[in-house]
Amino acid sequence: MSKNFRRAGAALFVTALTAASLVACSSEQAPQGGGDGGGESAAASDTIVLGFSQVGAESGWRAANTKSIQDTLTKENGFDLKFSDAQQKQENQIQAIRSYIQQQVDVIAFSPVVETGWDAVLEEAKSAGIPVILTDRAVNSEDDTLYESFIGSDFVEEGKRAGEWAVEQYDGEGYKAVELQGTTGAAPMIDRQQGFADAIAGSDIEMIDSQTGNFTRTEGKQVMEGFLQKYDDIDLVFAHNDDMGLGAIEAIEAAGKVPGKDIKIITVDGVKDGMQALADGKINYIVECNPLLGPDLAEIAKKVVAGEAVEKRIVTQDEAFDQEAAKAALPDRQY
Ligand code: GYE
Repeated sequence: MSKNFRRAGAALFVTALTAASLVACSSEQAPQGGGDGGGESAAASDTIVLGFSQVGAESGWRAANTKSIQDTLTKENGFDLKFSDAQQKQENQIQAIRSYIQQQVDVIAFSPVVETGWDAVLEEAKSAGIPVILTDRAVNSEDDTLYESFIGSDFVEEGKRAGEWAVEQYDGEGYKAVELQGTTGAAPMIDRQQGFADAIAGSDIEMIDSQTGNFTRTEGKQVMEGFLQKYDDIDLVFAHNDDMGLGAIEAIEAAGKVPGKDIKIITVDGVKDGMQALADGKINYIVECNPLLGPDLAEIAKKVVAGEAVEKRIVTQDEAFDQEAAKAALPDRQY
């Protein structure tokens, strides 16, 4: 139900993550303590205590996302950020959220590692009167009053754009494709897989195998090694993120094949290492997923604390790059 809402609501509100939103946030700064005790307590009363539970440190995307959050939710910008890294484990996230409830923070924000299994802890936050904001990944909950807003990309659309490009370039050549999936049960894994499958249905591109590489370079490499041992006719890899695609490049090169030529590679994210490999001709296409969610999170948290209405779904805007576009974009890439 909430998932349906999420899909239907995808077009509700699109925001570009621009420097302007950063400036807008910082213009609402809490008063600065002038170094004396009195000033500090005035600042403290305006400060929003926000507990953030991050998925982990599995990818370049995640590193850029963490940096965006830590760089934006600063004391100068009116926040006291409590940050924890769940190392890709749901039980660690639940524990972190419970501890934020106990500490009576003003707002809880988190990027749910998987979609299901959040209702109980979200009910606890609701009973404690603490608003929750989802960033990056969605929950699949029946009750969408359990959170205020979900800020992040449309992952089905990302998978679809990747698949549509594959069809445009390679349909009619009988390509055999393999898929490196993200973390099992994670929103971007489920949605990118669906979007890609929908887009290639009706073409002659055939998905011959699909396994999780958990969004990491190491596991992406291992899974690709397995695929290369099992099949000698792979034409195309769809990796749910750059890091697994970069791991696949290592496996393909070790097997004596040329990535980007003998085996084409399409990934999602657009972090620097991925964009460099694209510019170098080792990846063929990247659908961007913007990790710079800090400014939007800051803005929504301030509104929620002020009792203002917020959009239930904020869709961040993504681009897509072929090899020429990557060469042009690389010099100005922020992450
Ligand atoms: O694509 C991947 C990361 O949830 C959108 O998580 C995020 C994904 C991203 O590990 O690199």
